[in-house]
Amino acid sequence: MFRVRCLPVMAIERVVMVLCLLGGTSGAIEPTYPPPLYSLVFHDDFSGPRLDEQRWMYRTDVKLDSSQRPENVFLRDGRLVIALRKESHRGKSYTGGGVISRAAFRYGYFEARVKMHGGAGWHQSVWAMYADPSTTYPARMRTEIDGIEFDSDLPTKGHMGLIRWRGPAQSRSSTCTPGVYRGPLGFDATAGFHNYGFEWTEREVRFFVDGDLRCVLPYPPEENEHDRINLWLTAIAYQRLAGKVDDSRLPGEMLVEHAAVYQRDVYVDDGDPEYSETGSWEAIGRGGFADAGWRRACDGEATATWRISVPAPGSYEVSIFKNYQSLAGGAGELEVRTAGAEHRIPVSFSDPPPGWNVVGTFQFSGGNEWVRLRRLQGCVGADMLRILRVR
Ligand SMILES: [Ca+2]
Repeated sequence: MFRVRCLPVMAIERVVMVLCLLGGTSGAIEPTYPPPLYSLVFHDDFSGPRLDEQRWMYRTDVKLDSSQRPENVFLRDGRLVIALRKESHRGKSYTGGGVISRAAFRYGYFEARVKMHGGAGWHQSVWAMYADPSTTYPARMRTEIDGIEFDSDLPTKGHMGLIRWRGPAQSRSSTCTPGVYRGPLGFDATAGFHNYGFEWTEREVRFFVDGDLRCVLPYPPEENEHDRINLWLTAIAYQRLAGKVDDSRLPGEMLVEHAAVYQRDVYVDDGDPEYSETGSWEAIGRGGFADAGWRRACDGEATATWRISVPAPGSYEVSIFKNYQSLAGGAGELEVRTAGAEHRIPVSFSDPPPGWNVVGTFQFSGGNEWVRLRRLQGCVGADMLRILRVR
């Protein structure tokens, strides 16, 4: 049975937004695990002889009180082991480590089953952000979702939250546990394995512990660029938050039994690898979906193509995002090419209702499929394409 916890939710530096979002709903929440219509797109149960380096990168930065080493990461008995050691390395007295998925995802349900190390001093996390294994402050950082941040001096507490970055120096945070850094988990996270997961959709992030929905944080696309994010499973020494390192408990281990990502819908933005153009286009810096900019073509023959790879065959609703500026006289044609059919739909950019414009519902197979915009007259725009699973 699916239980709903009632925790306060707020966005720091803004206003208290939501209280007990799902409280009092008599448990009328659809079970996840995975949520309906989601498909498994990334998975590792760590049963191989060694870490699959086609699937994972190692975290290799030096941060706070530890240096992160690939040597600390290995598989044993069907588990990922992240070893925590007292050793001098790159100017630190401790070493930690972690893995980062090579694949990146925009929206989906992310999850890992983890047993935390219990000696004080270690910050252990299941989280997601753009991947640069050598730093957690890459210049292009945008979306950070912290599914669980666990500080080992308080083994029955954890933190869930969201950080909207605009580069390393500028951020806004939302948290499920305002006022304190950590909230009650309801168990000792160092005594056994638990599932830590979060579902990221176009407008919010929903945090789960062992299938219980614990918290919902709004994250509307108007607020920031919604980046593609990689899954991180990591442990570092952090004595300011996690207490002085308990050397008597070292070497220690953070253990992971499985990690998975499920997806339901497909979003392809201009600038993503699945997007391509012919003809003459210019970048428009602001006003696109999630404020990430869009593209405009006003002359000659011009096409924009979004290649589609749906997570599972099914029926999907296709929408294009039209921007807030009208493109006077602009008109084009959308070609929706699925494995089974080709559809051509006229599209006007003269007086667009701003936001999502539904093109239609089509059957996608997961094969070589695409949506292509062809300019016919005036100026046309290309931004995010959305493919929502309907059934
Ligand atoms: Ca865009």
